[in-house]
Amino acid sequence: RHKFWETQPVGQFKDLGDTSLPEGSIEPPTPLSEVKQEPYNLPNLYEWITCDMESAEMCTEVYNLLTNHYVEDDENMFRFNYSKEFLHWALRPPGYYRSWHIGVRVKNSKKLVAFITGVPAKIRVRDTVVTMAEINFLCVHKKLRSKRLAPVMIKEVTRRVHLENIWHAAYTAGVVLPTPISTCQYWHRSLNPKKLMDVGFSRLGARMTMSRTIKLYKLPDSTVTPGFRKMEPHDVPAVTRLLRNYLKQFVVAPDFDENDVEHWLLPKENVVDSYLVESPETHEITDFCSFYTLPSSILGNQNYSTLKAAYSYYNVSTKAPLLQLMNDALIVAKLKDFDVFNALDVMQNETFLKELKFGPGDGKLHYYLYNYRLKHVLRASELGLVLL
Ligand code: MYA
Ligand code: JJ1
Repeated sequence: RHKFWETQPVGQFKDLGDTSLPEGSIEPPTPLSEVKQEPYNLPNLYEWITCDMESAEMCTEVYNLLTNHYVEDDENMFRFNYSKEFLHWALRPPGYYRSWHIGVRVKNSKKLVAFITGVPAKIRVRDTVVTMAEINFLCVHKKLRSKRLAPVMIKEVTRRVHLENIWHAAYTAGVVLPTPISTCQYWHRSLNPKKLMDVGFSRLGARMTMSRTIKLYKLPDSTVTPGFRKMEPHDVPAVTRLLRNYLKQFVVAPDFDENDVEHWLLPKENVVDSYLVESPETHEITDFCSFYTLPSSILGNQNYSTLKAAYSYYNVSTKAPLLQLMNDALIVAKLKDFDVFNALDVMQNETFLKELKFGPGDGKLHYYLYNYRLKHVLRASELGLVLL
């Protein structure tokens, strides 16, 4: 069934439910001298490149490949359209390795036809903090699909991760592979219902008219939580403490330090937005919410070419109710002209999704670990990790 994945150190379907197998690494690290020193072989017409994401030209090539060939919904109506600024941010966190930004070119034309990336991250699984690679942006040009290029790309990124003495990875996918540690549901909150209907993202509900729908999704013009404001650089230590303390409760979560919080959560225009609540009395930072900007191209619509989507990222409430905090996030997203606010049912998100008028989408997201076994599939609410 899975000719490639059956050969890899990942949880296998045949072992699901076998609780005699221990939790933790599936295979031990090998001495670095035993890691293959040369790249894997590609079909003869192609060559490996390391993509210098500092270079504007390279960033543009990657952007163009993903814009035309990356993830689509099941009816091919929308395609993720990560911006260049977003890619620059997503691929250069603290301690990133240039060698983990891997492209495949046609030797003759030099055209970029495939891509895969890793970035380093410390991820806690139960009580153990594991240094991992987060693998993302695996993409093969539409004309080169089903030629078994993806397994070669995955083996090559694995080799380059091993060369840094890192032996584990985390990744998400819309497809089922051996074997998910958890499966999450996408939820969507309409901000611009008229446009969402016009482009086929949503449909008029039963016994609903357009004007009733618009009224249903109306939001106030300003946020309601006293002390709610944009995160600033001087907030990094307080936000790190708040977030670290919050993420303790989940089975799988990132182990963020101040450098990580500075990189991943300080607001970056059109990339990531973060807000917090500073107590008007004590000036303590008590609550936090964030979302990232990931538009989708609208395929074949006469009137619109992009869907502006915000994706819920990390949220923490200790004082303001999470429901109110997320309603404020919806208000700022609406003011920033997003069409839709998306969220997974991870962490405590189920406590606000229905009440804030999110509806379940037709997409699921499966979470995976490479070379790390868990005894049981996790509930989405046990996940404290959001990948981009
Ligand atoms: S998820 C986003 C993936 N990208 C897209 O969906 C974009 C549009 N699609 C494409 O570009 C292609 O369809 C891709 C497959 C490139 C996805 N993850 O070359 P093939 C297996 C893992 O003939 P193609 C993201 O970026 C498939 O089951 N494996 O197929 C995270 C089959 O294996 P098996 C996948 O369609 C990526 C084999 O590939 C995926 O031309 C995490 C077929 O290869 C997928 N999304 O190309 C990667 N899709 O026969 C793993 C298909 O066994 C990282 N396949 O079933 C693992 C950790 C590595 C680091 C370890 C460090 C220690
Ligand atoms: O966006 C998604 N689905 C939308 C559009 C569906 C279009 C037809 N297929 C959707 N819309 C309904 C919204 C509605 C709003 C009012 C309330 C009720 C709901 O369901 C889906 C997620 O649901 N997105 C995708 O399918 C994109 C791919 C998801 C897998 C991602 C893989 C990630 C890669 C890892 O890095």
